Amino acid sequence: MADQYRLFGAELSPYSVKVRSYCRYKDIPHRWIIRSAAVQDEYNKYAKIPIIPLLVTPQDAGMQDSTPIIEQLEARYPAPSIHPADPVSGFLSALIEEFGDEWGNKWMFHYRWAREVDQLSSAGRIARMMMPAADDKQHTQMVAQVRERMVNRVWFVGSNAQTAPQIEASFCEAIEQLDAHLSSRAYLFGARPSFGDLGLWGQIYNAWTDPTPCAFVEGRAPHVLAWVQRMVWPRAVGEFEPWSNLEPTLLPFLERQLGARFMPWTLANAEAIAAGREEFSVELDGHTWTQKPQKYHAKSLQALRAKYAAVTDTSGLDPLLARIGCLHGLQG
Ligand SMILES: N[C@@H](CCC(=O)N[C@@H](CS)C(=O)NCC(=O)O)C(=O)O
Repeated sequence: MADQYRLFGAELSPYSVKVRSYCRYKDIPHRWIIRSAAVQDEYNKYAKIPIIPLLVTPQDAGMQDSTPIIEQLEARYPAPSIHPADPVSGFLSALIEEFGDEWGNKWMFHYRWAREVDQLSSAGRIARMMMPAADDKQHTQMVAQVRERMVNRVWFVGSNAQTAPQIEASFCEAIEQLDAHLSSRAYLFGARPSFGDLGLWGQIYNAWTDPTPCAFVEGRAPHVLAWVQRMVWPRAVGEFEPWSNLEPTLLPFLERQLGARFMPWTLANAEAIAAGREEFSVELDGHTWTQKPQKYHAKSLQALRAKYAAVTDTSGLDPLLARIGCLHGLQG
């Protein structure tokens, strides 16, 4: 039996750095292994599907998918908990985790591949990671290959000429809302990192490594910038705050990003999958959004509904979820 976990991932993979920050916060002994051709055989032994992160346990079992990875580790390493004990904050943290993975990923992926400056920055770093010893000619070829492949995949997260301004408006508004919230606390739910921080941060951290969203964060959101850097190696500096403290500045973010955009989007996506449609359109915040359905997201909506159904005391939670426009979707 090995004495530590092995985490196969990449700095440019939001889901990988999310799990790495979790392991760092919890002091879980692990080795970060950059996925490259040099470790491909070892990766193949454990990966069931070709995605990162891949976590290999000391008992030699492979685990994939960042949300269940963290949930299983949390059961094994319960302290310090990433779940606020208060039922309102506890569920909102899980909801924000899901929002980060699903909607935050649109921000990240769109900005990464929309403009030439970001395409070149990202493709350059990915090519260098894949072939660290490549000479200039090989590197240039690899950059062109990565760039072409990824630019042609942005439609997958719903980024297109119609939705691009909506994705960017959502990102800019969210960053300003988060900046106000983080101006008087270290993390989303107070003085310790939560599940919600991890999911949201993985995407915003990655966006921050690309020139265009980096300029927005660095120019407009000093408190988000500090949080982005803090979350690379998170440490508790106190306790979770009561919901009443968090509400004034977290509510606008929940209403505008989760209620006005993410929830109607995820419901329309799930409905389109159930109906076997090739494409769907939905009104989000007064704008028409059209894309091909994303299959994985229907599963994560089911998982989110199961988490909501498991909350025993919903007396404080339900009025709030109704207010932010998320209750009907969670009740299914
Ligand atoms: N739901 C998965 C998503 C993982 C994922 O999409 N990983 C991306 C990188 S961020 C990936 O490996 N994509 C396949 C590829 O790049 O070949 C999770 O939370 O771990």
